[in-house]
Amino acid sequence: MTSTPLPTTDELRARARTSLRNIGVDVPEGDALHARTPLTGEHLFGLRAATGADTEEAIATTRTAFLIWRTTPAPCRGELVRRLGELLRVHKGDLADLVTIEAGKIRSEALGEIQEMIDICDFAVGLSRQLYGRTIASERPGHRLAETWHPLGVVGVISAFNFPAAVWSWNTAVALVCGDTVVWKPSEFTPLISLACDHLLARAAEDVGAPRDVHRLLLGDRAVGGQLVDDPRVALVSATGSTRMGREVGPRVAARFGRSLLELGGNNAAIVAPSADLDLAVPAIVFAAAGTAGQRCTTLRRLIVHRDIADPLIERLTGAYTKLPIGNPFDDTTLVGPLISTTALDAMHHALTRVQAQGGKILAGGNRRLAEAAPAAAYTEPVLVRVAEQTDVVREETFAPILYVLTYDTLDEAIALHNDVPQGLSSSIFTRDQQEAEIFLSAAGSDCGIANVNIGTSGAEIGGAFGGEKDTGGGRESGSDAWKSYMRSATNTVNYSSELSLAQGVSFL
Ligand code: UN1
Repeated sequence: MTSTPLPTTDELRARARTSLRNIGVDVPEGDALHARTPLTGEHLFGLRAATGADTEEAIATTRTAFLIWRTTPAPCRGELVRRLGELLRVHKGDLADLVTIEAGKIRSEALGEIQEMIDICDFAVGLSRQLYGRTIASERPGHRLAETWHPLGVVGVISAFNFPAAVWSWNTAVALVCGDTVVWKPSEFTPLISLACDHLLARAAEDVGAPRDVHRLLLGDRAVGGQLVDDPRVALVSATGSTRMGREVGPRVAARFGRSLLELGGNNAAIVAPSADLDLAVPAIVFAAAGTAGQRCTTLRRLIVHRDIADPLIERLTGAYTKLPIGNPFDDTTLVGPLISTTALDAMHHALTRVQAQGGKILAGGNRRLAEAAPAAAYTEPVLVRVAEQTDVVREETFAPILYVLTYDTLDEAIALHNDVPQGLSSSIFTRDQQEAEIFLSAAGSDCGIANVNIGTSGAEIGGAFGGEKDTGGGRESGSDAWKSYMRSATNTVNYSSELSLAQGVSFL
């Protein structure tokens, strides 16, 4: 199905201008960078890009601001994030519009992304009155042993197009309450939503009297990111994107003994056991695989189905895939918007050609849509592909709505298949058998950073830590104790006796 006609580029440009105006953003027009929309694939505005000197200045000023911010009491730092959360609530609709215009998300997912930002702000405000260290039992009389958490420094945030605002907020809301300052290099695909986020944070800072330079936005290309990666004043580089990008960033930051927090590719799978409730599993699978047009890190890319239920499940999925409304993401009935670019569509077609050469059979979908109405855009039917084994293309992450379907006979075999990919972000099992569910969640089960039961791989709540293992990079962002990555700990030994006693029973003098 195809939804209502696409808006024109002129209409989208006008809508973007209205949203930006409502939020209060002055667009820094120029010709170095292009804001564009995947809805038509066309150019919206020319923008000014950050130079090397701008980047240098941003690092220097956020470093200076850090020296003030680190001694501001954490609950006062929380006030800044509380105000940001209020402003996000006020401008939720306009921000969601920008996410749709620049990232192509359907309305409900764009609103969901802004909600995710509001949620992390609430979380971070609570955190600002916690940031707990521990007291540890000392082996020496009259001594206190304790752990204290201190701010780390400037955090460089490098983010991707697919969660252009939420991933920034996970990092920034937490970093700010931790006493850090932030320099942000967003995706080149999403400058407008980035300008809006930066503007609202600047307004929040002004409203609560926080230093303006706790945050700087740098619109630019990979050279800007490279400068953040190599500068020793950037204490932590938090980078979200491809494994290829992470392979470059991680070693470069490590070479200067900086810290990195990497959230890279996923190749997420769900096991569907014979006892699974298919009425629950089918919509969960379709959302996880086709939602956001397959462009989440957490998108479901492999389905590992017990042989006994493969036929009925495939039949139901095929039925659901052929009915997916594809097209204008501003239309409330649309479920699948465009891919970010025709390059992404080419990569999808390349993967499909390869998998078919390796024996894969397309079960549903895969055709391009709206090519006549919008030749520069990349609308596609999500695709379901039956594969007999995990060939190299199945083991790679293609950032597009391709779901590979495999079958299994025993749970051990399913878990082995599940873990036999380089990536380790998100995973799930659909089963009503508690033993199977617990095995999947155990140390011998899923090797991912996220493991779910009877819910898909995508759409995590902010309260948990987010991230994964292996080629996913090992970082943890968002909730739980991910804040510890944004701080440094100090172990304190305090002798409140009048005696010198040495640990481990050492005697000296
Ligand atoms: C991402 O795709 O980089 O769990 C982030 C999810 C979202 C975040 C995804 N809450 O799908």
